[in-house]
Amino acid sequence: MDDDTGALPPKNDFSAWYNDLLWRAEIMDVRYPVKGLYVWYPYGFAIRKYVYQRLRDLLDRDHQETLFPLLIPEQEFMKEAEHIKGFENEVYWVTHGGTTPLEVKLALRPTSETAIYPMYALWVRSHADLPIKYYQIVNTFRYETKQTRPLIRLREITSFKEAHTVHATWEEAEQQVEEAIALYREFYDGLCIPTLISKRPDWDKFPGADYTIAVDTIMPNGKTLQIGTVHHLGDHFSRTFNITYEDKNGEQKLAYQTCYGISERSIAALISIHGDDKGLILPPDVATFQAVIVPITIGKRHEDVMVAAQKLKTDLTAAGFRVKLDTRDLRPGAKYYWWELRGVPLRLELGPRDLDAGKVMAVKRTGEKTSIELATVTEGMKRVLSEITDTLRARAEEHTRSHLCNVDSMDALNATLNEGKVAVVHWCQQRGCGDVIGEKTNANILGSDVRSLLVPATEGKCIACGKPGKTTLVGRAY
Ligand code: 5CA
Ligand code: ZN
Repeated sequence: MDDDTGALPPKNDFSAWYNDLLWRAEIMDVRYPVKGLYVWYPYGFAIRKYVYQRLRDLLDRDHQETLFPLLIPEQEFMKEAEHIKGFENEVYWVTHGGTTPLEVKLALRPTSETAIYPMYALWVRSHADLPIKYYQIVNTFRYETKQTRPLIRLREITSFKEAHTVHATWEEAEQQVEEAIALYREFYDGLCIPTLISKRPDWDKFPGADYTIAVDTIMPNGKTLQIGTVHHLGDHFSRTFNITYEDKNGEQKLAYQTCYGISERSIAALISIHGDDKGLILPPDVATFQAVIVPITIGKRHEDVMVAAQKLKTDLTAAGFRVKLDTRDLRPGAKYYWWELRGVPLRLELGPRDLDAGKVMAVKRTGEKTSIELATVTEGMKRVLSEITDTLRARAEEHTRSHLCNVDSMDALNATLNEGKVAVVHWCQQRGCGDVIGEKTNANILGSDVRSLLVPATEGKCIACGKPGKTTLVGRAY
């Protein structure tokens, strides 16, 4: 860290707050000398570990983890026309082995369809092999031209979870899309991150997909962040890569596919949505440390308190909590500040009087103080941590609710977006009107068919042309 002095900017100065917090709380170091590439500090990497463990646990219910090579030969990469068009400006190429030019250029995967599907063509033989549901968690490379930002828009995405499935029919693939949406919903609900799930306009779908369902969230400044996507690939790739299977009647059939991905944007959202003016606030389920014990040792009771604090740590660790005992030679106030900045959800203050009363003072990072009986400390911890989770979830939901606004005219749309809100409009689904909306407001149509209780489908007129339209989200996106 270069500068430990000065204060964190207030959260309402969001982008200053975000950039500052990343190094102050030791999540990412942005000083790596390649644009768009960043370094995980161990503290940030531990958050990633717990977040991704949850993602793995959800996937492992009915997916299998795999690992494919980073390099993709040019011929494979160039096979699917729409896919190439979508990615050709973003691909890094490996052209040399040492000083020798390579006979076949190799792409650094921007995503792995063209690495995985040639192998799927070999692996899928019969209907009995289907469905296939594999995923990998890898780094991918995209030469992004929009402004790069740590955890949000990277040129090396370090934590790309991509799932790739194969099915016998289009309908089964569609069913898988629904399952993936449910899985992402559960994942984000576990992180207390509200989601707006909608169908992207046709021109904004993944290159090579039949349709794309996107998961967005509203960041503190009102901008939306796409934190996951689920794509129905139809038979676009199975035609190209010849992924066929023999059905029950002995006929060769084309397979149908889906893919869906999540990146470290999930962690950008986690940090941004829950943090406050003092720093990070981590939901207990994914916190590096769920509680920090700060011994308050004034005068001659020093030994007693230290022994009790050590015992408390041992007991809580044995009960499965992630606990830090801070024995550094610092004033308690300095320790409070340190751990508040780093988002530890609960602080346990243990002093001589608490000890005599058989209690420990529990200060929630979300605000209130309470005390926990040492005799039943495990139950007490569980209760208080789950209260913190509930508070974070309620605050985040309130933020989303208060940043959605129904709008039925172009003027009102602009005003709403300028206030840092996401607009709920009606749109006729025509590209022309989509372009008008985009040009007049410098915003994006996020999607229609919104799956959120906060955004019920209603009847209304297209905000651009007045014809009947569907309920649609419009926002300024990262
Ligand atoms: N093959 C498909 C599904 S895995 C795919 O690549 N989809 S994607 O392009 O939409 O990417 C999946 C998710 O990764 C996006 O929804 C977004 O949340 C995240 N993502 C995409 N590009 C970046 C980037 N440059 N930096 C960080 N995250 C990104
Ligand atoms: Zn219209």
